[in-house]
Amino acid sequence: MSTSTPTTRPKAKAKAGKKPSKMASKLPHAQKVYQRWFRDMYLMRKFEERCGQLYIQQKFGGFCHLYIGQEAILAGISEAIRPTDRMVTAYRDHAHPLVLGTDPKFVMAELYGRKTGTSKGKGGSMHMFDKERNLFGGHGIVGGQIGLGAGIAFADKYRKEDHVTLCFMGDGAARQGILHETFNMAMTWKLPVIFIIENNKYAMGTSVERTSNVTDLETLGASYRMPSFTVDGMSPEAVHDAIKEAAERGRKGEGPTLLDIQTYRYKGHSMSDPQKYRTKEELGEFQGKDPIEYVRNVLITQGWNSAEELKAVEKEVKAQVEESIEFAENSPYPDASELYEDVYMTEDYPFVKD
Ligand SMILES: Cc1ncc(C[n+]2csc(CCOP(=O)(O)OP(=O)(O)O)c2C)c(N)n1
Ligand SMILES: [Mg+2]
Repeated sequence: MSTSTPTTRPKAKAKAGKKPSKMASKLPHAQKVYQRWFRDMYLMRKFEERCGQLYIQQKFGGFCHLYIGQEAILAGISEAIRPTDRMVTAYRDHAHPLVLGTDPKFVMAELYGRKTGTSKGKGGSMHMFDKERNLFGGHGIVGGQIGLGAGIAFADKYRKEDHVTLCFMGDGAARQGILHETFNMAMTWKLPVIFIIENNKYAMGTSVERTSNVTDLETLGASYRMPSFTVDGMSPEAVHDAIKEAAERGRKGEGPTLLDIQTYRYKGHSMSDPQKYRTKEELGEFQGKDPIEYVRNVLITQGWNSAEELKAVEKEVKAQVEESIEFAENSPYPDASELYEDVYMTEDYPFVKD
């Protein structure tokens, strides 16, 4: 049942001696797609690099789990779904709103615990939400969002709306019992949900190999006959294809898909991680497949952008990130009187229907 999405990358090289042109491209996506991927991944990377620095400078507190290294997953997803589709994820969640188009200043303000943040400053790093863009969080309980993902998909099916829910989890979360109950119900009811394991090989300091006799996470779908695939998470193209297919399956009423997306986090689990559980060589192996550098190379070798043009994009993105910091630092903290608001249902609570 399970087949794997090809992990090889399309050749990005222009023919020697020939001036590269759009027509000569054999790449699976158009110029504007690669350009979007470059900008989006660079934004995720720079935003997070600055988060790491600001955290060390104690500009904000709480937890801080960086997504650096995993960017090709969200880039690949961005062009494969509709704006009305839903996302729910765990605590490594700063990049998800960025790729959905949430202004980075609101994400930064949330990290700073300011009133202008995505969760009014009351959620922090692990609780990014964006109602307008259908981002349902940002959750700190490992695996808790697996059931929520199926629940969101159930609501859509019940209302006969053709949205698909992308339910992200880590390789560690995939070992939680809730996964099995959820998979069973999601397959029985053919819910339009894509279960995405962002398999970065470690749950804090515990490797996939240490958590089970079965290390091939794709097989977790087998008992439920859920279509399940392993995907190269360093390749935005491979992710795009896998998500597109899974979303079509969901929209056609054929139910859920499990994707074990192979990725790597370049930084520690959170900001306090001595990383003794892995080698520099292993890290180097994945950094050598860096998706930002891959897409940069595509754009340049296709003649779609010069190195200077891409530097200009980087400059724009860096300025945007700096603006987000300025915005966060100049925003007020929530008032103490707001402490008990937004805990239970409020009058304008958007998710309750008669
Ligand atoms: C129910 C529960 N158990 C334990 C924890 C502590 N904890 C926080 S993150 C984490 C590791 C999860 O790893 P993984 O799912 O692979 O996600 P990653 O951090 O790699 O993105 C653990 C055990 C928690 N937050 N919730
Ligand atoms: Mg993990």
